Amino acid sequence: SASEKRKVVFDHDGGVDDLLSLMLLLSMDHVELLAVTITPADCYLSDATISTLKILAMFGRKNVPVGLGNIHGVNAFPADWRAQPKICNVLPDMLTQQYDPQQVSDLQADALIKSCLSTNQDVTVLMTGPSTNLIAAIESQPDIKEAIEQVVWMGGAVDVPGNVAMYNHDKSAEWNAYWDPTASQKLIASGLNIKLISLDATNCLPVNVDFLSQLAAQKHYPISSLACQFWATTINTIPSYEFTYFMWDVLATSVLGLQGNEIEFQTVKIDVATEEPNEGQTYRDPDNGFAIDVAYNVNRDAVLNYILEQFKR
Ligand code: AGV
Ligand code: CA
Repeated sequence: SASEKRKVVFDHDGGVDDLLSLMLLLSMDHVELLAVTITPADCYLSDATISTLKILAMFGRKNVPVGLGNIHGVNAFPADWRAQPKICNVLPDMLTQQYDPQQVSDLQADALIKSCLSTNQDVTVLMTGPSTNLIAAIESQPDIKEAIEQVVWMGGAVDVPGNVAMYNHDKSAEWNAYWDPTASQKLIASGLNIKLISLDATNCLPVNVDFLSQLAAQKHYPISSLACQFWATTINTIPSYEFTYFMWDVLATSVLGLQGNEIEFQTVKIDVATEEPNEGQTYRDPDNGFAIDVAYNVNRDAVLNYILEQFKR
């Protein structure tokens, strides 16, 4: 019954793997999706809004409100990365998909998160972009923290190099944490029950042609076919670390559906830098850091098999 379902608020930032994450989340029958909110970070908001509405409609979920974020971080994503997901909306199955623009909430993203957390308990907040909207919601009404059971966040790089390659940066930070370093620091220091899916875990999941072949072999399932096309758009990148496309957000999303033994977490005390040259770095600080659960060892085959099963629809 609906009451036994896991209540989830999903905040994403419109990248190709954020959209794949939405598809994966919608494939989970045990999840009750309360709202989707969008951070205008690794996307252009208008594209991400249409992609989100179309994917929700595809899964018959025209009742889920969509909140648009209007707060921007201090370190903008590269424009070509932000434009990359545009292609998703012109793939044939997306182009022909109807959607309801009325599904966009009158509430901005942070206000919609606040409203969901004021009227629900035991909510999981899944974030596959920067944490800006959640932090704005909490700052405007701190007691909503009590409604959060768990935060699952794709962000950070604890014991591995980051993926930010900017002239004024030492490459220690991951992009979601770097876009709004202050929000990242506040999240980590929030005392919330945080499961961090950082580059430490996602590095073992580059988008890989063998996996896409397996997905293509089940392309008679419309969602497998579409997912295969989304991932195909990420393959043609320069084979250098900061350009390789990983299954970052999809791994974070899978945490909500896996049994629990496929990803090993370690409790680590970390903090987040908010100034150059390591702005956004999620570093170990055994003395003054905040204890959170960081994903380390991933059973890659188990995760990929789970995704293949979920996309059989
Ligand atoms: O740092 C990973 C985050 C994830 O949430 N994003 C992409 C994922 O949605 C930023 C990012 C890092 N490298 C990228 C990114 C790349 N090569 N292309 C697009 N986005
Ligand atoms: Ca993302």
